Amino acid sequence: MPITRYAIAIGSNRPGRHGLPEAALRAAIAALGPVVAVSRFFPTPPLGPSSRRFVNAALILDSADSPPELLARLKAVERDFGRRAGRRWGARVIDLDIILWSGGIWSDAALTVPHRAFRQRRFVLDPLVSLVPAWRDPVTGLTMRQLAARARAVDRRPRRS
Ligand code: A4P
Ligand code: MG
Repeated sequence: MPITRYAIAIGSNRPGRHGLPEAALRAAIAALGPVVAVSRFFPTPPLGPSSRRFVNAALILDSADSPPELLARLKAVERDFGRRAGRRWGARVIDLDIILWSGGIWSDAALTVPHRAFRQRRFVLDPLVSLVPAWRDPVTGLTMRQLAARARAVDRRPRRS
């Protein structure tokens, strides 16, 4: 496959054998090999049942891997970092998702790119905007900057109970 470009989201909310989430993020990014760009690390409030804060970031990777090949690589890194002392396979320390691909849309039983939920998630969009503000989501036609502005506006809406 020719070289294509990927935007990847990474997050962690538990310490692993590398130490705190920040250290796990740094080590996981290094394990991916040379990357084109990495965002700063964003502390984010947890979405969902977890009560621990997350650290999230985005990165850009150029690769000859097809989307399924890249997913297999990301899963291998997740597995490797998920191991915790005293347990064989502990809770996952690193979550890696493929968000965007320069090839456009990919969809099979195991993988959907663009990532299905990213348009609602500021912890994905804010880091992405800092790297690729003009990259257009092939599904909605909106840029990362536009999607992030939309997600911020939703966050500001008063809540009804
Ligand atoms: N899969 C399909 N599409 C993709 C894709 N584009 N990238 C499949 C990666 N994987 C994709 O994902 C389950 C399966 O989805 C994969 O094996 C693949 O075949 P997973 O990452 O193993 O499982 P998961 O992460 O537990 O599930 P899910 O639904 O991806 O969880 P999320 O949505 O990633 O949520 N709050 C903050 N602040 N920051 C966070 O990073 N993350 C989560 C996890 C919850 N709350 C959070 C954060
Ligand atoms: Mg995931």
